[in-house]
Amino acid sequence: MPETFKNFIGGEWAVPSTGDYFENRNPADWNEVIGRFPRSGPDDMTRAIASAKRGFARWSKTPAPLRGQVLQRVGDLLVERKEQIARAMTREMGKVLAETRGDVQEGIDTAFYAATEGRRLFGRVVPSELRSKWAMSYRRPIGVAGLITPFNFPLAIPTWKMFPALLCGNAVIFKPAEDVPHTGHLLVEVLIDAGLPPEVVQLVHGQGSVVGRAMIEHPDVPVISFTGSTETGSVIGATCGKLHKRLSLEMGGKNAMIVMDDADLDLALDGVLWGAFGTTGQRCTATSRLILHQKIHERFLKMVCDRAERLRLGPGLDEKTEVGPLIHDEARQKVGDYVEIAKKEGATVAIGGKIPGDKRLECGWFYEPTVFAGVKPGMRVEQEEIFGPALAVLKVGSLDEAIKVNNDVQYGLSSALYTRDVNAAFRAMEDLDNGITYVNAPTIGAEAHLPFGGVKQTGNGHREGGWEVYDFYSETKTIYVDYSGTLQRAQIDTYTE
Ligand code: UN1
Repeated sequence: MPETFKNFIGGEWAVPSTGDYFENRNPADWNEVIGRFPRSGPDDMTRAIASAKRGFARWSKTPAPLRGQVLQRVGDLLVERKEQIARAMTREMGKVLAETRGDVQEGIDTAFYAATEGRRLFGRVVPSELRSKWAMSYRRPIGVAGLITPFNFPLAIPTWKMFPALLCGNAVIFKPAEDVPHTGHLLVEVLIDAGLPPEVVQLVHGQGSVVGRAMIEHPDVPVISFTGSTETGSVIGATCGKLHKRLSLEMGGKNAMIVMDDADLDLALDGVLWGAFGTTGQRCTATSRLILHQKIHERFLKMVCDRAERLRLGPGLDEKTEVGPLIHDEARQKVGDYVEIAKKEGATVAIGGKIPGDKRLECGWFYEPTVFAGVKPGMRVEQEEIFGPALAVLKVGSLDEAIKVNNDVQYGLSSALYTRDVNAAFRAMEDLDNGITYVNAPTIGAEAHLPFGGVKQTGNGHREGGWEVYDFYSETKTIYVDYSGTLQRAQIDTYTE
């Protein structure tokens, strides 16, 4: 009998008001049930919000350095539980152990960064234009932050949102993707064990269309952060716009790696395999387009296909596995659909393009690493996010053409350039229209202490990670103190001497 899990609402583990549960299964072996998780209803969300408001009243008055100490302990506990969480994560979402360990590490890095921010949270003091007057700004907590997170980084992405939100003094409501509720559960356990006052965090499992919606539409959740598809992000954006909520959106990508004729091809080869097929291509930052200079196109395409064909598919818990399964049936079906679309549009399926025949893999959502050759700008496989192990290869005659191809998509998250020419690298750095550009490294690999986010349809201008995310989770208040003892009128009683 699989274990039955609860929500965390009102400072305790709580059964859902609906009495309803959903099963979570291992994508590498769908016969294995990981647990039963609450399919919560709007009432559960309403209770969570009321509790979070109480949590906020207390936590927002806790000095920031003390809030930082709690996050320090969160980081310490994540270090202790790294292996346990990584294994649970692999089991419920499929990516290989090396990657789920990396995912937990990203959470650890985010916790330790947040801990130190507790002793900064800088405001500013600037000169006033009037005498005997101080002018300054400082940061205040906002309230209850509603966090909706995806399946592909089940620990790291929630921590990107949660830790800065908490450090700034907000309470949080966490709605993890339905595919990864177990990792969400383990993360909340860590927060509670680290001594976070219980009502400061709420965990509500269930469907986005039910509990996610209830949270977004509720007037007492003034801050929403969402990572997921561009379609869902637009719906959330419309609601938040109407209700004047603060919203951070992190959505799709169609990230390109450009390989020039002077590049170190062996280095680029390692980069593209990791960028395109790591996490089975299920990253917003995945390398889904490979733009090759015509002089090396044939040779490099062959190098990629030879190696990609030999990548070892299997369950992520097996240390020899290089590529795990997709998250579910629908995700695998989507890759298959794009293979048909690519053929119809006149591209060639150079390798892959099918479900592996291997008996060992027949109960998992596996799909062969797939390379589309002869792709032309504007084809759907070149424009649309597939979110799977599929790489579209294009040929160009110059760096300018490569940059144009890179930029002619609706998304703008990440890009990569392989070259030995430093001038070309700096020019590309300016002209590639993305939130992140890598030189001689693949499109994935963001570090927790730098801003993360994209331009165009990838986001709405906010950044996660690094120092910038603290602006999102805090309200700036401006203070003027006039100690002159007289009325001094700004812009009018100005001095010339
Ligand atoms: C994502 O793809 O949703 O840079 C996040 C990276 C990771 C984070 C990816 N550190 O690929």
